[in-house]
Amino acid sequence: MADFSDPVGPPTHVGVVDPDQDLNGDGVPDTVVVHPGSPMSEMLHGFLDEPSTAVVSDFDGDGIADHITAFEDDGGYSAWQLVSGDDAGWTVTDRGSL
Ligand SMILES: [Ca+2]
Ligand SMILES: [Ca+2]
Repeated sequence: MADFSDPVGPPTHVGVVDPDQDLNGDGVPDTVVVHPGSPMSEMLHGFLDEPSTAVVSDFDGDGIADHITAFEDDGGYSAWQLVSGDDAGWTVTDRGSL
C-alpha cells in the first residue's frame, strides 16, 4: 500500500466541466460523477489502472478538480486530494473497499 503522505503522479489539472452536484452543501454545484467512456474518464487513468466510476469535485470553484474518489468494479476505491504549493500533486487520503 502506498504511503499516504507521498504526492503522486497523476495529472494535477483535471478540469471539472458542468458540475451538477453540491457535495459540500453551499448551494454551488461542485461535483460531477464520471462514468466509463466519458471524455473525463480518460483523465482518470493515473488514479486507478482501470477506473470505473469517479466522483470529481472542485470545491474552490477554479475549474480544476481538488478532490477525486475513484471506484473500481469490485468496490475498491481510492480518495485523492490535490495538494498545492511546492509539493503540488495528488495525495491519497483514503483507500479501501465498499
Ligand atoms: Ca458546493
Ligand atoms: Ca479546484
